[in-house]
Amino acid sequence: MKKTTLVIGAARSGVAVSELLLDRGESVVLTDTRACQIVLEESPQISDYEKKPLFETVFGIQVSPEILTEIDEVVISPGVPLTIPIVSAAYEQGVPVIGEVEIAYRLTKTPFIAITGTNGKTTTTTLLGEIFKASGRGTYVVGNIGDPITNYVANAKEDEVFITEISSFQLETIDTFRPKIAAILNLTPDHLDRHLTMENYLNAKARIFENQTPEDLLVLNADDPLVCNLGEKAISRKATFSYKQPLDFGAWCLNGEIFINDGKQVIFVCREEILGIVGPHNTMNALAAITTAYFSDVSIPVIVSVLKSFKGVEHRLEWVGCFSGVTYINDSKGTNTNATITALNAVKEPIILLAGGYDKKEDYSDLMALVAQSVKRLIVLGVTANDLIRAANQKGFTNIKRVGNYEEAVAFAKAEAEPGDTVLLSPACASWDMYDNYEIRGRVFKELVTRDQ
Ligand code: UMA
Repeated sequence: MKKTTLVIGAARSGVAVSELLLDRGESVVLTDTRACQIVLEESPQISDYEKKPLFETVFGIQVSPEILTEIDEVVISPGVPLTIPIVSAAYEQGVPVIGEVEIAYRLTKTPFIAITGTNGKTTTTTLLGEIFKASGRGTYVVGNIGDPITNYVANAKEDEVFITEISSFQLETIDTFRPKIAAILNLTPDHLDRHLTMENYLNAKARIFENQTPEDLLVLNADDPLVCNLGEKAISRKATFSYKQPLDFGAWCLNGEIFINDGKQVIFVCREEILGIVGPHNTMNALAAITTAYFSDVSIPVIVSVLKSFKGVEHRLEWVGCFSGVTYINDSKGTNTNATITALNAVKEPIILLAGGYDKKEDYSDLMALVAQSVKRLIVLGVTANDLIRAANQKGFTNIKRVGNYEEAVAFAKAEAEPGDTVLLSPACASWDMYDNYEIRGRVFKELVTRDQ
């Protein structure tokens, strides 16, 4: 009998998985708590699947655990918590629960390079993807970056590569996933509303190397003690990268010069100043990409040519424009306090900061200590607005304006800003209280900034 899979969540991941399984002639039940009309508006292709005999949908409700009698496997979308009743019932009844990354891994022979960490994943994944493309290798830049891997599994070839951004949510539901190279960029508290403790978050991140063997490579940030501690559990071969010290196996930057040691010789890569992405955090992202690419046999001239031309990604410290002497920066991808701290350290003062959003139960005190030093005016909005105000007041910072939406936030910032100021959107929070994702939030910000300029 054909396998039947229950796919939970009918957004990007769930729709891509359903299509892949249906194309393979398997049976799929796709479910989402959102109303049918909303799901279909977003993904009209689901109507075509509905013509297939092996496809059923349950929309608008939490699917009842009774359905599990006809289900062989559950595939859950990354944004859906593992605590919902249907998933608890599946675990109790021994029905396997996996995620989109695991399905993709099982159904392809194309190797995976997987990038995780709290911040810098998208920049590093994109940069690495560009380096691989420049090397002439067939490359798919996929995963948490916004494009499900399962969209490409049917056509990807064995000599191509999946350069994959992987989140802690996705790692919670792997089983056999074994990337040839995994990289952990940095680790600071994030998504604690879902993982509840830092230990759980770190355990999820550690799953990136749980199936690796000494034939696989694990690339670690030598300057981050949490990353180093976590890496000690791995049996993989290890390479490191650092902004502080020369290394035995890996890439580093010292006094503005980047080198790599391949265990036999130290090779000069380039000067830091030629990098198209700026700031120490971006040099670290570049070092992770250099280490991963070099140990995948990409030549130094190819790596350097991309390091020069790559200017960063949308929503990550993205320069929107300079209007009436005021610079506007979109860092909507700054969805945790550490990302916003990095952004504040990277942009020119005086700064007007727009922050707030979905509550991930983060502690804002370190962020507000920096805000008190480097921010001229703080504009807050979203669910966390009160928490941000409280944390700022505790650090003695009171120059705060609370607004109801982005229209008001940008209008207020424009009215307040003087020539020489930087208006920075770096919310320190996810977007999910107001928008489906940070991309929409970033585009709303850019549209409001550039309107009437
Ligand atoms: N839903 C249910 N039942 C529930 C809860 C939710 O049916 O109990 C439904 C929702 O109504 C919705 C769907 O599940 O339709 C949501 O699924 P999803 O949030 O996983 O959305 P996708 O579009 O599939 O996006 C996911 C990742 N989303 C999350 O991890 C929250 C995307 O990462 C990823 O790009 C995409 O898969 C493709 O791989 C985004 C993200 O914000 C960028 N990631 C977090 C981050 O980077 O901080 C981890």
